[in-house]
Amino acid sequence: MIAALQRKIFFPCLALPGFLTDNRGMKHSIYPPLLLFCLACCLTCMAGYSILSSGCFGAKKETLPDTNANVTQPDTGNSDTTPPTKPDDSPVIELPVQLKLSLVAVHPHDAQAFTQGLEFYKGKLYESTGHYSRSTLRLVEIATGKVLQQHSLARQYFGEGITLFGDKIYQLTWQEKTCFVYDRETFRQEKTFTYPGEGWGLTNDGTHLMMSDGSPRIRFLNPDTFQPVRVIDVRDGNKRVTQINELEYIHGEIWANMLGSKYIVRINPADGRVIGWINCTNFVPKEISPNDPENVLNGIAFDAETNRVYITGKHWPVLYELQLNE
Ligand SMILES: [Ca+2]
Repeated sequence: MIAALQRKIFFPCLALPGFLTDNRGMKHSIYPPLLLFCLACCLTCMAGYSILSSGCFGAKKETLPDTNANVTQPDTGNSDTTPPTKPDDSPVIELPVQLKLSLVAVHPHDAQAFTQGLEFYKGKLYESTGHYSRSTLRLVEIATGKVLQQHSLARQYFGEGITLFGDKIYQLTWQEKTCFVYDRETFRQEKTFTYPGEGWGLTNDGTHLMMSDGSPRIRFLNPDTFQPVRVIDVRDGNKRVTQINELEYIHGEIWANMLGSKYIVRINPADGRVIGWINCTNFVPKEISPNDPENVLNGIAFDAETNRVYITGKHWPVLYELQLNE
């Protein structure tokens, strides 16, 4: 029986050592078909593994954790989430953290002046005042508060920050998108620039103008074109500092008022990082209610020759002169 099967079946399993004889007496090697069979098995196994591991047929696909999912975003206080910009070639400035301000004198200040900009030049104070129909650019004698020279803006303009650059004075307007440029000596208007958004504070570092707009942003501007060259976002840690108002450039730092705050914030101009805060709570004059929402601290001027800082506020009757000792 077995011999009959061997003869009839083309490849009997027990015919070794490697050759089978068919029913016509011809010998055949068993190795080529065995190799083909093994190769077919390997290919089948590899294909099956590949299909299963790819997630088909309901197999669970391995997923990587979303590293952003559990990050709590900081409270920015502002819907604008534009990240701060820091060009690679921005200057790196080492800034002193500690400083001391001591009161030198209290000078009279025009209580009718809604102070929006303040800057010092050669013993005199330049001031910008706001409100429609009564905005001005003025030159003030510090010791007396007397207005020595004045230019009134047209009633549709609300004066804001000022800065002296070269022999020019730049003056922002609040929502009129206009910057006036005057001759420093005569206050004669020479030209205007337009810009997007609001104008709040203005200062300069001798190269660029720096402009705030009430947001955490400070724009660095080409004084010849008024076009932005870079922008910083003011941040204290992860929190953006908004309502940045009147500005002053002091020893490589930007000092800024914040609308409604009794603190001056010191800012690194390279990256917008907050260096420190100056508590001016004790400088609110007795004529002004500490909780007055409008007549607030606003106005910083700096005399680099004497290292003195002048501060005042909107409708404040006094101007404080402070000695800065680093
Ligand atoms: Ca200023």
